[in-house]
Amino acid sequence: MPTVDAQPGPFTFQPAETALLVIDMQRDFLLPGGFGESLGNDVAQLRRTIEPLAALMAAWRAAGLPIIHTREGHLPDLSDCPPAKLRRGPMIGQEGRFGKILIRGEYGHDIIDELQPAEGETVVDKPGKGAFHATELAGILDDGGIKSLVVTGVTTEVCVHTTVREANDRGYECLVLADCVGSYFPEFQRVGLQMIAAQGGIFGWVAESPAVIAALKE
Ligand code: C5J
Repeated sequence: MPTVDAQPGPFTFQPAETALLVIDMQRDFLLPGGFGESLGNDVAQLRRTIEPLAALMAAWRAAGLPIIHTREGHLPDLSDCPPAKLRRGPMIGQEGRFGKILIRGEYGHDIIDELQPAEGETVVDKPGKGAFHATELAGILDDGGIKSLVVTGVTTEVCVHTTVREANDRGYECLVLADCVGSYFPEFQRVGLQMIAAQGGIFGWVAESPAVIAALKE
């Protein structure tokens, strides 16, 4: 079985039972001039993930393995957005540079051009931070016989972390790729990754994408 050099120790996976999860690589979060940047964030901290993630996705597709993309966002009438989320994110649904912010169907809500899903790949739309909450993800993974997840995307401490914690509680083995996840805050990136692999891998494993690409060729 392919094995990846990881923290806190080697991560071994059965390719037929492993999916690549690409979380929220959306224009609203990543594009210069978009929602994320309008909040004062440095989008370069997220954009450094694009190149390694594109290479990983190409290798994953070449191996014939499943990729599942997620997008955070809401229905145009915001009926799926809890009032508490809206109170702390009043820009959701407002007109932004790339359309209504985090609203399904808007240009900014969609995945960046560089990482667009290929024909037949699954896209899960999620109203929350975690990819399991109020989505069909659990059923998709069950149907596909998936037991392990290679987790990538943004942001490390918010949607990636929430999803990994949800997945861990559901019994999935999660490998998070440090070069393919990003936070606007370097400190959160560092600590967020440490928290995953701490205490013998309390939430999962952490590695770099070239190690996974090499393992796919084993
Ligand atoms: C955030 C996300 N940070 N995808 N969303 O609000 O992490």
